[in-house]
Amino acid sequence: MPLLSEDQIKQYNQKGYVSPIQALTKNQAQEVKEEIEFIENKWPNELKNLGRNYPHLISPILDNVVRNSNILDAVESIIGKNILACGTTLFIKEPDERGFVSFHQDAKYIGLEPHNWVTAWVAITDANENNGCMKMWPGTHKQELKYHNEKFDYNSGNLLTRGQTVENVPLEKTESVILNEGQMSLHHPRIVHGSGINKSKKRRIGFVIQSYIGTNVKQVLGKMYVQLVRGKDNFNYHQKTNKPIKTMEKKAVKIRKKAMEELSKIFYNETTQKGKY
Ligand SMILES: O=C(O)CCC(=O)C(=O)O
Repeated sequence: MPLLSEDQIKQYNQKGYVSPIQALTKNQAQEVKEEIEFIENKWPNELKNLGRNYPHLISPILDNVVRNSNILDAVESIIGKNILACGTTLFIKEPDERGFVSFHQDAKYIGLEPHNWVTAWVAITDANENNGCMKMWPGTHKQELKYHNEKFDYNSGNLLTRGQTVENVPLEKTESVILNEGQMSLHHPRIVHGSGINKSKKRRIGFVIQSYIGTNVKQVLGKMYVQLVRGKDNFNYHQKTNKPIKTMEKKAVKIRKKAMEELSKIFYNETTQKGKY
């Protein structure tokens, strides 16, 4: 039984995002945070830079989040019952790093076609205006893809691969996605969104499943490693990986490395410049 109510589906269709949705319990969110910190402490470079991608391939705890039935019920309401997870990213903002995300549309560079996909942003810590929660520009998912100014401005703290920016977003029209730990938002591939810096004294952690795709969705720019998380895949467009057995198991680490290399080719398709993510 799909979990989103009629009102929530209406909100998604009208605005291009829906939130808040209860995804994890506080304890589960805490467990994820501890797992991230465990990996960071034991393998300090593992989750840095390009390593912020595909962490669920090396952690059974993060893999479980990707397969969480609350999340999948909500996702099913939007993209249907045959669902692949094709990637995850840790969007962590440290209090002292001035990290931000310029306004952008996910569909611009990721190569997933058609747009039968949705991104789940799961709050592992609270996310609010003070610590740099996402801001959505409602209704822009109904428009075409916009021009993005590629700034490659990593020194400014931009957490995006190319510093890609939709300029002149009317901030007064944007809406803040305020989430408690364990809650999530779902957003459309074409909605314009971004986020500001973390002004608090604690880290802000988003575990982002980007994205859940229908099995009918192709990757037109490269290759992605996916997991069938619900239903059947009659299309078989993508390479599948197994569930990790334990954190940082050797074979899984190797597969993740390959997956990250392929993802990097997609992110930097048709550009000679390369950033750190
Ligand atoms: O975590 C953020 O602040 C932005 C993440 C984002 O742009 C996304 O999930 O598409």
